[in-house]
Amino acid sequence: MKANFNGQLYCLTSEEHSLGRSVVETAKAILAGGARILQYREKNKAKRLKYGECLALRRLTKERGCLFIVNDDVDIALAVKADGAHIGQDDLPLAAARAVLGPAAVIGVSTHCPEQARAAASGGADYIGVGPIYATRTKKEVCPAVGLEYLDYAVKNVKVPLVAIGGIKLRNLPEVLARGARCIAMVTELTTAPDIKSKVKEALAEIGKGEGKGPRFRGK
Ligand code: TZP
Ligand code: MG
Repeated sequence: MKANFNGQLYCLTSEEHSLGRSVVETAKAILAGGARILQYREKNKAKRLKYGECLALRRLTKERGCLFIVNDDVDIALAVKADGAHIGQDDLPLAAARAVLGPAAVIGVSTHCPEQARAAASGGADYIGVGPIYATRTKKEVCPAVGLEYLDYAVKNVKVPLVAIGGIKLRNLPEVLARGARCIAMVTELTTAPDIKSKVKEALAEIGKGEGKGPRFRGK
């Protein structure tokens, strides 16, 4: 799948915040809404279960032409032929993830400050997560919100695609877009929506309006 981070909504799963819906059900609704990027992020599940769910999501995303990224588990990403993996500062180092997944894989790295952004970009990350922009309770072990200042820094200085993340909702989306972010990640704004498909459509429409602002990125 070709990676495109311009004017995109980056959707993440979180079954524990999905109003009792399964991760597959949530993913189907996200895809029905027209999302082009989906990350499987299920923190408290056994590896065997994660593998099975990722296999199902790989099939669904492939049918829909949606990029599929696996959080944390580089081995699962490889095993299910995901498009790539997303790693944090305490996960497998970028070079090791690259060695496992190969040059064609899309590898993203979570960053919370300029030093981490520089290291990820120079280390060959295909995109970086920038955040948490706003306070969030979805990511338990995350550092406090870094605010819009770090996003400003990244928009201005980082040459790889940026994914703004953390506490982003439809109501504050215009503010993030106005700062030049072109790819926006949302977890609970989508997963807790009674109508996920409509929420995805609304978010995509809002992000589409922001096209033309901020740096454009070339995908893999
Ligand atoms: N990384 C930084 S914040 C975050 C992740 C995975 C969670 C964002 O969740 P939400 O519900 O969109 O605030
Ligand atoms: Mg991680």
